[in-house]
Amino acid sequence: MTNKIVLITGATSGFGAAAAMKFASQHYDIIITGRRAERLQEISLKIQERYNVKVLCLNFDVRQRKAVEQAISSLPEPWKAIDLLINNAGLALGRDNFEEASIEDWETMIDTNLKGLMYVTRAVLPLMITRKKGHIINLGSTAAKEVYEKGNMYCASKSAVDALSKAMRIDLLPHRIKVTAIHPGAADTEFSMVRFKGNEALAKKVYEGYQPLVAEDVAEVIYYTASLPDHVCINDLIITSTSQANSFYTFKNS
Ligand code: NDP
Ligand code: 8X3
Repeated sequence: MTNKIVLITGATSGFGAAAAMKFASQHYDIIITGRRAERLQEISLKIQERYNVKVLCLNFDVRQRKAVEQAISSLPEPWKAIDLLINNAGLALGRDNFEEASIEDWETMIDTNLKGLMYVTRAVLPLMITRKKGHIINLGSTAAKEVYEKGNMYCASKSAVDALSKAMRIDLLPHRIKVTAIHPGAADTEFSMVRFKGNEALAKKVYEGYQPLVAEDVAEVIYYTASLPDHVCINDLIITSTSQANSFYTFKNS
């Protein structure tokens, strides 16, 4: 395989799906992962209709450590030369006061956003270390930078992604592996439908009265951070729509 290889977790929708299209358009071969197998097949077909690159679908839940290890260790040999890992799979569940929020939701967020990222990264890292190069991009959030009301465990899980990204950057220096944390603000994807458990009215409200980011905006920025020379690493990057300053301030029409 002569193209670079990117592995994207959570590529069945939102940032992950948009990043898969963007990297394919830039001649990367793509490993797309997620739990929804049919979506993976649809995206794979779409990529191959448009771009002359190879696509491999890996269907696993990032919370299942054994499944993650199995999926990565059974990659066909040419696919093991992963240049770029995008740890994107993640979710928020609920917006409730600390004393009322569902502990099951909290556990799911920690298991996905933090432990899932940890399992995937540890499974992929030996492949990068052997090659003495690689780039890991972790999706944090503005929620990692400012904790907001009723954001409790989502904010905590993304703060942990922020801290882990810093820690990885230090420990992986000798291996010449770049670590970039990207922290988007509000973006109109399936994120809010998931957070509000299918309540369309609540999900839509998040994006009312202003132009939020869309998945392609974030994919563009992810690609930019991956397109720089080997000796250049963007460590930490916050991206919001022009209407948003941070977790607290969004300028809305009336
Ligand atoms: P989407 O809901 O559109 O996409 C989330 C992706 O994560 C899906 O592909 C989903 O795939 C995957 N995923 C979720 N849980 C698991 C799991 N247990 N195992 C494997 N894959 C999983 O949301 P976004 O694209 O918006 O979110 C992507 C990342 O960006 C998340 O980490 C999110 O926290 C973060 N983010 C989002 C922002 C936003 O406003 N949208 C802003 C800042 C950060 P499947 O369901 O098929 O498994
Ligand atoms: C998603 C953005 O504001 O819902 O990470 O936390 S926010």
